[in-house]
Amino acid sequence: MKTYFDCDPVSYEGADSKNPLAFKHYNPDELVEGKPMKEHLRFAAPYWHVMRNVLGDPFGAGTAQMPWDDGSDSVDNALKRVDVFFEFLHKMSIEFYCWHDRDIAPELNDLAASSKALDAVVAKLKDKQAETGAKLLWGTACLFSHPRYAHGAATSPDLRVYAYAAAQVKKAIECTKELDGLGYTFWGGREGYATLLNTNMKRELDHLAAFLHMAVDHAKAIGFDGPFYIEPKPREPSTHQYDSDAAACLNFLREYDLMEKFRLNIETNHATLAGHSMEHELTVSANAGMLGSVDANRGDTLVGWDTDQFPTDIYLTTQVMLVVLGMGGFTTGGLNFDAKRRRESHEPMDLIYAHIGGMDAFARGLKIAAAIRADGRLADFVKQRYGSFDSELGQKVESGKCSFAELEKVALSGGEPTLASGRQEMLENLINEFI
Ligand code: XLS
Ligand code: NI
Ligand code: NI
Repeated sequence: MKTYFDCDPVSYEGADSKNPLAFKHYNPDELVEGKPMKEHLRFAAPYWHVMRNVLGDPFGAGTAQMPWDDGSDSVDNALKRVDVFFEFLHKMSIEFYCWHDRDIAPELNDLAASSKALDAVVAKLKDKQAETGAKLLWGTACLFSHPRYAHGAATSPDLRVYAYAAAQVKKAIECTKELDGLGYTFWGGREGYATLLNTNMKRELDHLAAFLHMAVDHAKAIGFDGPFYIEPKPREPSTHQYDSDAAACLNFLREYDLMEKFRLNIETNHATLAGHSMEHELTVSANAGMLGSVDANRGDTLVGWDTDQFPTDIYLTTQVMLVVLGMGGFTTGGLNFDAKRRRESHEPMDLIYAHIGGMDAFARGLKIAAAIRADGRLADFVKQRYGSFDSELGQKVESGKCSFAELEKVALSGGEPTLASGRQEMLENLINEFI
């Protein structure tokens, strides 16, 4: 079979290697905290960026060279892409992947025809998975590209659009199940609004919750056990998105009694668009026992946009891995590179370089995070900082058995508290010891 990535499978050569086509840090079977790196990191590649992103921007056409693609919406063309994608996964030693229904198969004239095309591609994906051992991390339905979803999908004011979206999600969950997918994602692309002048926010949120409950019921009916993920993002394309950040999503899931089936899929660039750091969003999710998976990318501090760049910042990957290790690792989730090359990096080989960079940056982040944990000084500092709550009185507060009157007595007799330093700069220096 013709190959499209002009290299051998990328392998680990160690930190001294100067080979741009080798991993310097990602050594899949190396043990970290007693577990192979590949099991900690669970890298996934997104079909949409790897196979379908032509690298256009609002000012110009796509630049990506895709010599395997004839540019048509035919099923044949879609099937051909599958081979190329699995060649890519193999050369990168990436074990998981993710898709939208409309990335893998074309949207045709009517729903039945689109679903039939999807079945044909899913059959081929199934064969390829069996042949290579690659696994589907999650599937999702694209409910934002087609013009019918201009007003939203599960929050559209038009019931016919809502029904169309439901049919699409029903089918996408079934395809995910057919491929033994580990999870299923809802990113609310156009689930939000541009102006309240024409929007009944309460009704839209009620409709969204009803939609998600129907998804839960359908998953149960067909025996799809994996979690559903909600992927928070504050804006773009909608001005106001209902799933704006982890806290908003958790509130929504609690309010509508959806906590059991759902987890969150946290994306770096979405966190920063929301005015948060990635570690904030991860920590909010993990604290609620709701961190499911990660869309691993980064934004650009100079561009206020979802630039979906490859994660190369070791500080960032360290912080991500500190939270992931802290919660005991992923179960069904993983690190999905929801990232694209810059428009100038238009050759197929740039996909290889881009993913090598992301994987090595996370391998370093993992090793550094493990070293910080083994060292223990950071955790000790934080523990001590709250040490006063380990006292008898503190334990009364934490177990809900204290009263204002009792605390008032302490305040009256104790005088003005002397405060300890937060030592932020010292701790920043400590982190840099390991980077
Ligand atoms: C877009 C989202 C999208 C989801 C899947 O910003 O990140 O790619 O991950 O629909
Ligand atoms: Ni995104
Ligand atoms: Ni994403």
